[in-house]
Amino acid sequence: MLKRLLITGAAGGIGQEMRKRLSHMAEIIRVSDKAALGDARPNEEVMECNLADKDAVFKLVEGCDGILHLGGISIEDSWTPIKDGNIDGIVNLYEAARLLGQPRIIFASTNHTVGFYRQNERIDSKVYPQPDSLYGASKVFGEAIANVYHSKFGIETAIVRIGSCFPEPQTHRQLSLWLSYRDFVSLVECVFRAPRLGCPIIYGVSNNDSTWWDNRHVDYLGWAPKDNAETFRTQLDATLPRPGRDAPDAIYQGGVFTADGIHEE
Ligand code: NAI
Ligand code: 15L
Repeated sequence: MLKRLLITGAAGGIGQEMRKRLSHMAEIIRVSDKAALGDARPNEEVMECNLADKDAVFKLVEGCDGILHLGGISIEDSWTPIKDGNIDGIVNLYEAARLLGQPRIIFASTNHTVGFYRQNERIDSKVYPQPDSLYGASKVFGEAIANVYHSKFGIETAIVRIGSCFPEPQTHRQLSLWLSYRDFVSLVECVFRAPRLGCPIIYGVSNNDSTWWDNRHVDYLGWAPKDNAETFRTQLDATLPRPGRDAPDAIYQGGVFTADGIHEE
């Protein structure tokens, strides 16, 4: 069991769920976000923090032996918020980790680091990134920082390229990408319990029939996702038209992100 697990981005969609579901993982759960988090629950500490504020991030990381790093900009945006949350934020986090006990980290990366791969390609962790947005490119930077701090200082990170982590798949594309909250929790458990982690890239996806991703290189973690987005296909077919064959949502792994422009400041 960890002594103190830090969850950044705990006010967000995934963060709120992990806050509810991970209390067994550590003696103390430290939840953080720049947005309001409400009162501390049993075995919790609440610390509001903007990831762009280096001093605040150092206070945040102090005393933590595990970090689930969900905080940051989670969709395409203009450069300044992406730079604050996903560029400065990740450097601040790893600098704090380097100097304050070298906690094991789970970094919430995204499928948008490889968004321009086609849906008819099966890819693994070795492929060259093909980001589809400033957002996706900022997460490629985060993956690179995790690697630098592993190679130079031995800090272990699970780089999780999350597909679509919501209560249910919301589009036909997400039938391939969906990650259930339950499967994300079991991944967090495997990562923090593994005797040796290293710095692997893991595709964060449930046991979906129509997956595009190969996770065989991380079999050593013993992660066995149980949910399958296929159980939602009939319901989705009944409520949502399928995207046309020429639609980005049917061609590229990153879907509509590939067709979005630059969000000017
Ligand atoms: P979200 O947008 O709901 O939550 C992100 C949280 O980060 C927000 O509460 C926000 O206030 C906080 N945040 C943003 N900038 C910050 C800053 N500068 N300082 C401190 N906190 C800041 O996103 P969601 O869906 O919960 O995703 C969590 C993480 O997982 C994100 O890093 C996202 O990129 C990644 N991810 C999520 C996917 C999904 O399907 N939900 C898919 C792929 C990646
Ligand atoms: C992401 O990276 C986003 O954080 C999430 O909101 C979804 O858009 C997801 O990717 C997706 O591609 O479905």
